[in-house]
Amino acid sequence: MTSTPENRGRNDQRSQLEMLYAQMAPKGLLPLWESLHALVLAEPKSPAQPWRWGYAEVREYLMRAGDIISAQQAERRVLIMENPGLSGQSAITPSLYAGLQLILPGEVAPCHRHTQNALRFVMEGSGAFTALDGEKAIMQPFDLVLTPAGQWHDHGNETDQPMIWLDGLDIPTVRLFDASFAERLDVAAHPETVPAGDTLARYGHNMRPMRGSAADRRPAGRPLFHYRYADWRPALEAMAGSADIDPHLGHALEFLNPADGGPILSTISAHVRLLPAGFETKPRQSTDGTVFVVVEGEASLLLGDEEIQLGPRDVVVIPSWTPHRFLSRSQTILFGYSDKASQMKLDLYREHNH
Ligand code: GTQ
Repeated sequence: MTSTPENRGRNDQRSQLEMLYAQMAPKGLLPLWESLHALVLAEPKSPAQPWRWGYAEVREYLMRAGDIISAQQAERRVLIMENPGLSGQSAITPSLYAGLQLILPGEVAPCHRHTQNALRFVMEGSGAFTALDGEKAIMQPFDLVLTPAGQWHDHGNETDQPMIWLDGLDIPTVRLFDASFAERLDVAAHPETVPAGDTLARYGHNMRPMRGSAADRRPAGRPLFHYRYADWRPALEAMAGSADIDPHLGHALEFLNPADGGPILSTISAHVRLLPAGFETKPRQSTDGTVFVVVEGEASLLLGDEEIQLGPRDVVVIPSWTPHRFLSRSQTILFGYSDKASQMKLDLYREHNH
């Protein structure tokens, strides 16, 4: 740098500032003017990356883990799907967690409860259960099962097939608020309280008990915890046969809490989509970074110059505010979950449909 008076002045200011920073840093003080634009962004710039986990590959690692460690010993035998842009955070988006859990025949995942909300989306296997406060939901492929915050849950597999499901939790959200509490029940499985499927019968058909009864054990505000593929898949199919298609989403249905019409969990929203063969969605971006599972079909996810190929049971994450399009090669069914429920409560949610 040439030594003009102006430069000398700037160098002087810089060295005075550096001195100031060095002396105040140990006191827990930092200059906002050095980081303002990285703190208050003009629009979201997620540290998360778009990323795909190919199911066959993940499954191999998970089965290897199954040979080495029991579900009982691991407490939860899960491979965390960590976003490469969020290294060390066990997060798939800044607010959400995803993992693939394996339960082998005869195994149990011991009973516990915690302040984190969880959803389970079944990838393969048929007939293992999740029990919520002692009520079993018998799980079939592509069923959605909830274990909301504070409710006892254990999992077991009394079938002769391995059972694999995706765990979607709000672990990073709870960590943000420093509000994690967890406890284990002193027995592996919660005593059975009502017959399997009891709540589904009461609340799963657009109906509810006329009068709460002693057998009605679910919390009043959050009764239903099992959303079956056998129910949602025909609903989506019927919708595809009759309704105009949404150019940005395809045919899309959101899972609801029947008690209030709101999202399924206080922090997590979930939905399913059907994209007819050859359909290309119009570009869209939203602030809720979303995790998708391909239920069926072959599709491409187009993100600017990047193209991600998707096949059955693959998991893919699209970070906040990333413009994207789906192009389906064959009829494609997607399951997606995001933190939209949280963002709506905090008045943060935005989307832009191009
Ligand atoms: O089943 O409760 O993948 O607590 C991570 C944390 C599953 C669970 C996970 C958990 C669980």
